[in-house]
Amino acid sequence: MGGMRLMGLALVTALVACDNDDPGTGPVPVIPQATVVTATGNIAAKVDEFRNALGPSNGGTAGEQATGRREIGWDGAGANPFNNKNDFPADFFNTNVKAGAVFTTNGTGFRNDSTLFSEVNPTYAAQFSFFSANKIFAPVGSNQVDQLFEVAGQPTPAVTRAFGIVFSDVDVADKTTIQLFAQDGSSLGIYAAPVRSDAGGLSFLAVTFADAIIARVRITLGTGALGAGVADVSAGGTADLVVFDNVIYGEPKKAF
Ligand SMILES: [Ca+2]
Ligand SMILES: [Ca+2]
Repeated sequence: MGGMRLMGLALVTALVACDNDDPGTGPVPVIPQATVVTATGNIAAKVDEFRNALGPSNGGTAGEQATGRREIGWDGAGANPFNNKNDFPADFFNTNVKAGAVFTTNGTGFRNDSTLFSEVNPTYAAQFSFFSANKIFAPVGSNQVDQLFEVAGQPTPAVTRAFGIVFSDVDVADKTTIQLFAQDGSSLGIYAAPVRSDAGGLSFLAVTFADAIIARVRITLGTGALGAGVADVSAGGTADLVVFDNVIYGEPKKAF
């Protein structure tokens, strides 16, 4: 019975795909409808709205919870031994803190920074700001980082229904994005963060689906990696440098 229903749904999907397709180019994937929220300037109200829609905070509670959300603000004292260095552990937020998140990058590492990255480049203190005091995060040697989901405290792949992120210093439109991926690797769409609109320079972007279908989020930060000799586009450089603070996501559910 369940199998027949699944076949029917798959057929409807295939027919819809064919209707929207040019001849000979294969079926167009049908992406589930997403709800997208963006904000710049004073983003606090929109962030709270997104948090509340997901339900209560599950903090670092181990194990899959029935509902609610997880959030990484980078600020906890437990991370202090690793901060302001270029080798922040990729799995810190599902081992030391059991929040169901691990990170990968095509760069050389990760940096959790309490100095607005001023020890990487003194000019950065005038570029970046935090949302939650006072640490912010970026990959090292790249402007791209992927967040993958696991059951909290377990190395078990998981999926979530929503992902939100706070960026600092988005200057160029459509370059700072999140691309969401399903468990089978198919794209669930690319979503752009709004350009900064005030001195604080924060931008918020959140995407929500009805069901837990997000297995991975590719976070692209502006157009270049941080570096000792690299200035932001707003300070005479050529690259738009962007870092991020809070990531907020629905409770990671075991993927099947
Ligand atoms: Ca923070
Ligand atoms: Ca910038």
